[in-house]
Formats: sequence, C-alpha cells, structure tokens
Amino acid sequence: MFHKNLKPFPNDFFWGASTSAYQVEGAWNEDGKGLSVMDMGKHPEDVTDFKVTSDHYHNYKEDIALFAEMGFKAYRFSIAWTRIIPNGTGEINPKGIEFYNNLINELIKYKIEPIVTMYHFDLPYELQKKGGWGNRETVEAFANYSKVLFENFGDRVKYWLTINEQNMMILHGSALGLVSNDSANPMKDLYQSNHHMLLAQAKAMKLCHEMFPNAKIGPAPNISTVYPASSKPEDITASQNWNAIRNWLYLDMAVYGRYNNIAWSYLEEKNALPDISEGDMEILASGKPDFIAFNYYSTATVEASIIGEKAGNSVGDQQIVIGDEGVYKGASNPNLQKTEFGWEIDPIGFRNTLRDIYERYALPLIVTENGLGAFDKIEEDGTIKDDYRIDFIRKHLEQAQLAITDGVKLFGYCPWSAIDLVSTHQGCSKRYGFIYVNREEFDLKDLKRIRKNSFFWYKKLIATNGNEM
Ligand code: BGP
Repeated sequence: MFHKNLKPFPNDFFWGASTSAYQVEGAWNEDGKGLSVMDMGKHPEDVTDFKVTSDHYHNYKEDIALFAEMGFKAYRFSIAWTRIIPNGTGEINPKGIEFYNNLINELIKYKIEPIVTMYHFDLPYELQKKGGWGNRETVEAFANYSKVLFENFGDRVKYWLTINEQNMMILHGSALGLVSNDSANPMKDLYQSNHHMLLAQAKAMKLCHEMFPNAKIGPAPNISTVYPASSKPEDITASQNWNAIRNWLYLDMAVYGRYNNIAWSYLEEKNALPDISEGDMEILASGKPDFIAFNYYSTATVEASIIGEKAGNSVGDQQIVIGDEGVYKGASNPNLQKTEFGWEIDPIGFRNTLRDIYERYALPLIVTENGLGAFDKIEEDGTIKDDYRIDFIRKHLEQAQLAITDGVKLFGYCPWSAIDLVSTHQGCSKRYGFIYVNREEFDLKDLKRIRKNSFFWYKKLIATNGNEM
C-alpha cells in the first residue's frame, strides 16, 4: 500500500445491501405472479417450503424498518418480471405493480434510495418455453418490460441495473439450462443468447434516458481481476484470454458498444460467433451506461493450457473457471484462504478489480454484491456471532477505501445480502445477511428476524460514514 493518507468515503456514499426477488420474496405463486425459470428449476426449491424463501413479500415493512435502523442509504433489490408481466409479454398484473409501488414508497419514507435490478436470473417461464434468450423475440419482450418499469416506477427510481450477472449466466449457461440438450452447436447458441441480452440491455438503457433524462442506468455483471498463475509469459496471455472472455466482453459492449477483439477472435475460432442482424451494432452503440455496477466475491487465477492436454476446472469461487484447451486453464491461488464453501477470499483483489474497471472505463462504480456465505448459528443467549462476516466485510472496505484513494470513483457499497435468503447454489443454510431469518432448509419455523452481530457493526460503520470499521 503506497498511501499514507486515506481519502474518506464520499459524504453521499450509498451504504446499503442487496437482495434479489426470487431469493427473498417468496409468494412465488401469489397475487397473479407468473412462473419463472427459477420457480421451475431443479434446485432445492422444488420443495415448496423452500420457495417461501424469507417471505419478504409479506414482511417487507418489517424488513425495511430494520434496514432503516441499520442506517441504509440505499437498497438494491430486483423486480420479478413475472410479477409485473406474468407471461413475459402481454398483460400487466396490477397486483405486481402495487407490491413494488408499496416497497419503493416504504424505502423512500426512510430516505433509502431504491436501486433496482430489472432482471436477476428469473426469466418468465413462458418465454423460456419459446426458446428464452435464444429467441430474438425476447429482446423486444425485455424492452417492453423495461418500458413498463420506467412508466410505473421511473418517477421515484433514479438508479436502474439492467441484467444481473449476464456473464455468469453465459459462462454457466449449459449448467443453467440456457441451451437445449439437442443443440447442434451449444456454444454458438449461448453466444447468440448473449448477443440478444446485450441488445435488450442497450435498448433499455436508451429508453431509460429518453423517458427519464435524470435517471441513471448501468449493467451489473460479476467482475473479478484475473491473475496469471506465474510470471511465465504464456500464463499472462492465458490471463488476458480469460479476462476478455469473462469480463471485458460484457463491459466493452455495455460501455463502448463493440465486441472485445480477443473474445471475438475466440468465438470465431470456436465457430460460435453470434449472427448479427442489420442494425444490431447501431442499437448496441446507442445504449450508454451512466455507471457500472458489479458483483465481486473473489478473483480468478489461470495458467496456460497446452493444446492436447485437458484444461480442467478450477476451484476459486462459484464462478469456477471452466478451462478451455489451448486458451486458459483454471488454477487455484495458494496465497488465498477459502470460505467454508470453498470460495477464495481476496480483499486486495477487490481493490485490484476496482482499479482495473475504473482505469478501463472511467465511469462511476457501485458494488452491488460482495459477501460471505456461512452456516450462522443462534447462540443460547439468542445472539448470532457472525464475527467472521464482519472481518470479511471490513477487510474489503479497507481495500475499497484504498481504491478511492487511488482515485477510483466509487459511489456505493451494497453487500450480499441485506437479510438471509436462499442461496443460488446451496440452499437456505448458507447465509449472507445482516439479519437472521429463523428457518431451516426444510422447516419454515417462525421466520423471525434477528439482528446478527454484523447488523450492529454495520450500523455503526454507516453512522460514522466508514470511519469506524
Ligand atoms: C451471485 C448472485 C446472487 C447470489 C450470490 C451468492 O452470483 O447474483 O444471486 O446468489 O451469487 O451465491 P450463492 O447464493 O450461490 O452463495
């Protein structure tokens, strides 16, 4: 660290936290909501109790009161497309509009800035049945959905995020069922879906600016610095490859409206280039983000992959590096410790990532996810001693402050998650929240909300604008 004097967090910094609709709301089949791919997935949520998640839908007032008690300046949540337009296209569900109006108004009552993700993994199942993102019509469906959101909530919502972790959806697309099993060229299909999502995003960004010139909108990928496993030049090349394929493909398009050259040449080599229709590149160039939101859990490490040798997958975090022969090979980083779920912990990598993104795009940044999943337990005295979580967040914030001192324009930090919710990969017992929700995997108990140690710590940190960590 070369700074002797640290710059403070800006006075109007968005201290907050995050959730997503399908992970926190529950009420998956109530008040006219349509089914989403997450409701239909072959996850533990096949168990009905699981789909109740944290039942935020019925407890949002109590939950927001707790967020306000912590002193949140912002709350990043997602809107369930299927609550607003149950079939993805067509009729609008007034009950869905009503729910988010109430939620947004409740936040505003406490002066908490709503930061709204338009789409967080939960594509309407009706659209999926027609080919999902592989079907070009989904681009229009999303553009229309975004218009409905702007029309109904744009008078109060000033910060919009388009698509959560598009890069993770594509990189894990086969596992997530984004391509059909009988596809002749699954990789091309995936990158065709990716192209459609990029078009959908550009249209939403353009529309947002036309309808609400003062509103701000940006993408929300998962970005992490990629380390080479050694100083071998071929490892550096491998790290550049993975950086382009994992990170810059998405942000170069969102910001500059062009395909990253390394990623493009990789797709060409793999016979996986998307078909580009006339006018697409103009649409892509017309969407301009005002900021970049990103999720950060860990860094990635790769080494060169020798042609003829299988490039296996590496550990790291949930964003496992899927090796690709001759392009890159995932490696674990011996310098990093891991969470009890095997995700590498890298606070310094957080600063590195903030620097990388800001240096490349010079747009204001907001962190929309970062956090520690753990098996929290209620003690006999009723407390939850998640001091490991405090330690994790503190170390990341120290690095964020260093990045601010480096000149990075960071305007908010919304860790994952505001309240316990269902994890994407590992069920309910993997907890992230500042607020404990009293339930178990298959036993809903009373869903009581309990403040964890991290709740009190974060409250104090916000009250001192990050001075007291
Ligand atoms: C991100 C997702 C979140 C959240 C988080 C933690 O990729 O955007 O929705 O789930 O990962 O992952 P997990 O819940 O699997 O621990």
